[in-house]
Amino acid sequence: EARQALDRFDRAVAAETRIEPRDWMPDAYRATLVRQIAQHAHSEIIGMQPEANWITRAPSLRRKAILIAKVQDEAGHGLYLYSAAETLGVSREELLDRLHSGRQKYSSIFNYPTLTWADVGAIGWLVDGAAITNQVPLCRCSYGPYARAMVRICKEESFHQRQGYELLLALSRGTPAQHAMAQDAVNRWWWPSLMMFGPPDAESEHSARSMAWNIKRHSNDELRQRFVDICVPQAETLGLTLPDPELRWNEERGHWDHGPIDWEEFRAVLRGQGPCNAQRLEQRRRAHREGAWVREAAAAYAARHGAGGGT
Ligand code: FAQ
Repeated sequence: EARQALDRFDRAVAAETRIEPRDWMPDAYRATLVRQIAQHAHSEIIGMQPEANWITRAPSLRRKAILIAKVQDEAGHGLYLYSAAETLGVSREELLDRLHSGRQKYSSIFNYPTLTWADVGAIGWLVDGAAITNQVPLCRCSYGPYARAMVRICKEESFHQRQGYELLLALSRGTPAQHAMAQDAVNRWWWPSLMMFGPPDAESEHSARSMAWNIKRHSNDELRQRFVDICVPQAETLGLTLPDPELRWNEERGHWDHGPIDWEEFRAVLRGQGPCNAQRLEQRRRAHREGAWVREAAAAYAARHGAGGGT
């Protein structure tokens, strides 16, 4: 019986049929999805902090309205992804507990500070750009709820990427001080964005299995290369440079070669030693504590009106 279930699962994955919440699936497949989807959801929620830092200081009403909408979208993505993770039989409470206790990760990129207004542009262009490059293939992920969530999330991310690009373009074409601020932001965000794709393939412990299960469709290095190839011409149009003296077009490979990535920095950030790790987690825990009354009120309301609702 177990053998048959596994065969059915393997055939469904090979045939590119979606696995749905009520279908049988191997425990390790379920655990991998919970790990990746939860990390993704946590990233969206923690990822609200760096940009939210600039909402009160946005330079115009138009920029403020756009930024508020973007940060709100990120909250929506987080909630959508927590719901997708919940279809695998884990509660949101448990996932949040794992985040707050440091047992589950969130993306390394959100442990860097947003020092100037131009950082909002660099995050949109580079961080959302990297997120889209990584997430478009996830629209074809074998797990139905995650794949479907990705379709909508990618549409919103591509709007985010364009707003960042447009913001940087305006700064780049502005005064010399604005141009310098845009360049400085790109200098600081470029290398951390390349790290978003994860460790090099040779050190990526989960890639082989996740690719066999059609959760990941491309390796970390493949997607990182795709991102570099997309960014080089965009930087040129922006009138900004990328902070890598070794960037060179490789005719033979048909790709841009880039200089070495500082993997020691990446590992330090994952160990909790990035510039903002402590601040980000503390802020998240505080927001959760301060929201306790909302959860209690919602639970009391549900108890009074019947758990099923609608009565
Ligand atoms: N940061 O074996 P692999 C966004 C961990 S976009 C922290 O290669 P895997 C949008 C990895 O979890 C950002 N940890 O792992 C936004 C594993 O540790 P574990 C979120 C990282 O899963 C924009 C270990 O290293 N996007 O939020 C990182 O096969 C602007 C070994 O690595 C996603 O999560 C990292 N950068 O591949 C929001 C996309 N890289 O779990 C606001 C979905 C690796 O064993 C503002 N996730 N690790 O403890 C994925 O595609 C994959 O999980 C990868 C990693 C590619 C991130």
